[in-house]
Amino acid sequence: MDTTHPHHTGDPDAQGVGARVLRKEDARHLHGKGQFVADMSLPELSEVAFLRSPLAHASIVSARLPEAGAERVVLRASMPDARDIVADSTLPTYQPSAQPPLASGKVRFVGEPVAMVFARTRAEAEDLAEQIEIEYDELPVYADADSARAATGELIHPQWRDNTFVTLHADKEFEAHAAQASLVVRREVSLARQCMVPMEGKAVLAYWDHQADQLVVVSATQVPHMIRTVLAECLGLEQGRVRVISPDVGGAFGYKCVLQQEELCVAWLAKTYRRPFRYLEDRREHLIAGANTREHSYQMTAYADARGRLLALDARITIDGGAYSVWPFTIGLEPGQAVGNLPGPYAFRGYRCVTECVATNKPGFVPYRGVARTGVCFAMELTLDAIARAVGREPWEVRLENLVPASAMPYVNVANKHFDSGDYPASLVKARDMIGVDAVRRRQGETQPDGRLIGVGFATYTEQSAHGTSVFASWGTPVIPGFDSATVRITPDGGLEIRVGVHSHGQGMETTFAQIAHEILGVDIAHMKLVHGDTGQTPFSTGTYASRSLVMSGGAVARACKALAPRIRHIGAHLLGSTPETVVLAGGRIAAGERSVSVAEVAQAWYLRPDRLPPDVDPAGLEVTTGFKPKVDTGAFTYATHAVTVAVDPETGHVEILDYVIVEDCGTMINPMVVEGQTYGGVAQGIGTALYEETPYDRNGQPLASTLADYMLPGATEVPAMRIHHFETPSPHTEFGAKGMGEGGAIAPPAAIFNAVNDALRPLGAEVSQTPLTPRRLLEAIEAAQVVEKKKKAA
Ligand code: MCN
Ligand code: SMO
Repeated sequence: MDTTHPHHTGDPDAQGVGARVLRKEDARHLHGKGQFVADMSLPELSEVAFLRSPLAHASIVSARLPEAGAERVVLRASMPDARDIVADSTLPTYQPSAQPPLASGKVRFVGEPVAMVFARTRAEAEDLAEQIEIEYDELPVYADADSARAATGELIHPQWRDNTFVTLHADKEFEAHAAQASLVVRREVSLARQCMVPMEGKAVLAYWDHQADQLVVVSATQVPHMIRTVLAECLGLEQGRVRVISPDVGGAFGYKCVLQQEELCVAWLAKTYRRPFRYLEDRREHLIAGANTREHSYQMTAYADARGRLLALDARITIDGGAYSVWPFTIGLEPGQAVGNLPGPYAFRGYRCVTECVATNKPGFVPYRGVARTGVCFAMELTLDAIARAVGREPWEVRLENLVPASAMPYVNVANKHFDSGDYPASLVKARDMIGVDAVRRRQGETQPDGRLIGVGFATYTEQSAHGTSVFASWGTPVIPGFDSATVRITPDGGLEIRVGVHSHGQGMETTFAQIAHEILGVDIAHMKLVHGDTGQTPFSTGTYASRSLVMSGGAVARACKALAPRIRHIGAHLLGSTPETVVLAGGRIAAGERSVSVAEVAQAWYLRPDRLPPDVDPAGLEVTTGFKPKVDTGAFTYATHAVTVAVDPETGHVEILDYVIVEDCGTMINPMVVEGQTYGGVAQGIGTALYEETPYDRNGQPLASTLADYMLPGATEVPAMRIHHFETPSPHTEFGAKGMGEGGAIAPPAAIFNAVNDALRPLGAEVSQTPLTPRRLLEAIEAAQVVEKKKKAA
């Protein structure tokens, strides 16, 4: 790690910005004392089960309820006071879907909830659900984008023009730049549909608080304030009648940043019956009804010069959006991110892109760590390697030729992304040196004793983080993030409560936000408490997504502490018989020369001994709420290069990762250890996307991986030890110059790993381009290359 940052002094007691403090939240988790929805218990709690559709597309002809227990079965028709989930968008061509809380009239994917049942236990609820008889009339199934586009029968949403959610077009000086090219390279690449598989699935418990006369919804969500707003709307309640609490959450990764229909259903039960209900998604439900991400395909045509300098890019992207658009981000987020991020960190000037997002009979797309950027990075980086092979240069050299140079920062790219700061080429050069390209090339010259082939691959990307109002407004979403707020409050004993509207579900904010406050106020982080995830106790925020919490809410914490500091100094100075201008606040004490008082003494004066306060004390006291939003809201751009070496067995199709290095720059790090943990976790998920994870569907829209024996996840033996190196180029727009980075780890691995495998396969003339890279796909690619080779020889 670069140790030039003033905070990286190696002081073991440091707690402020840049310190590798152990996470405060880990004690309860390591002792099994976390409080997840499943840990909770309330008197009279009923457990909820859903009857889910066995068919991908069908009309519901009739429903027969069991005689015993019919009063514990709910159908869409029994809940007329609940509104459908509709996420409209102002994007041109966009067609909104209406997602009913329970299927109404027809079903649109296997796993769609059709009826809701409650009982004393989940098992009883499931038994009752099994006795419901639904008669279906099958409709033509659109199991993939091609069949959906070619629809001749009933559309998925019959009132639509066709089965397409939205089509986005971009054209920036494409023809003029493409005309200069001496080389045209074409590639088709695609990513499989997959699940997110957080350790904890969806989980929601709702009850009526009679004292507060409020519906309380305890849900595993990333976005409690937004869920409160939309639940109130969908249930016809005043916002003040709804409180949403997000307790400990066992991973979310985007799956929990949207309104879940099960949340709406369970909240409706509590509102209607005025007693507690709970639903816990099981693994099978997750794998069947939650296969909702990554499925993109790309037709790339790159126009380059003889050195491999990219001049123009023409792309056609198809996204299989599934049956419904999510609230609030809408399905428009996925094509919007794709078309905007495909050019990556590169400096070319001609761009044309058509992105079509098609509805199919599958679960609706939900943002997943990296959102569309994992797909666009995969497409762009594989294309760059193809250019390098075509011009006979090292892939890293061709990348270096194309990256936006540090001297050009700040830089507005061909897709109107405002890169704020950084040295992209330096990250590539450092990664090249760390992975040792020359040594790999030497090794490739020798035959490996086990017959395996060695390859090295790179991927460089930018991670737009904390993008704000103007960006979301351009995507036309129904909710647009603005300011985030924080409340900081000194407690009577000199501790600090920090209240934020975002939610931490593994990101370590209970620690990092305390570090921010410590940096400004000097209070020991052991005496700080982050209050989050409760609309009844925290200021509004749209929530945690888009790697925005640190920049936005963390920025608000910094601003609030900066506003609090002079008030502490003012009271402290008075206690010391000094003037506010001459005292110093540091290390939790206010000092005038040799003499000092503690923040605790100041707090005691304010709360308990007002007779000691200065006459002109600020009546707002030791509590501040304020908001923050970066001056420029187009995002803080973190970037990184991942480099990987692999060994490929051409006999079995097995890929082993031998070495993995990451050179990343997320501006000033609040806690480098947390940044590393976030990165490693993201890379593990990216390895899953690259090599293992896939929910295949048959022609009838039936998901073919419904257990963890069919849906492969990387485990400890598949995730290699990684080496990481940090640069810290501050963002000019944020507090401390910090940039968000929570998603980045998951963006580059498929691209870097496939480039490494393709490098290894070069002697065989084979190339792979479809995730996940199962042994079957790899062996098929080798066979296809052999057939081509034979034909060439025969001719
Ligand atoms: N951080 C830091 N210094 C920086 C940048 C970040 O110390 N320069 C720290 C932050 O203080 C915070 C963490 O790293 O503790 C992540 O911060 P940030 O990048 O702001 O991301 P968010 O907190 O907004 O988290 C959301 C992001 C997203 S969008 C997904 S998806 C994702 C991710 O975080 N889901 C996760 N990481 C996850 N990690 C876990 N364990 N579980 C998830 O569900
Ligand atoms: S997918 Mo992350 O919640 O933006």
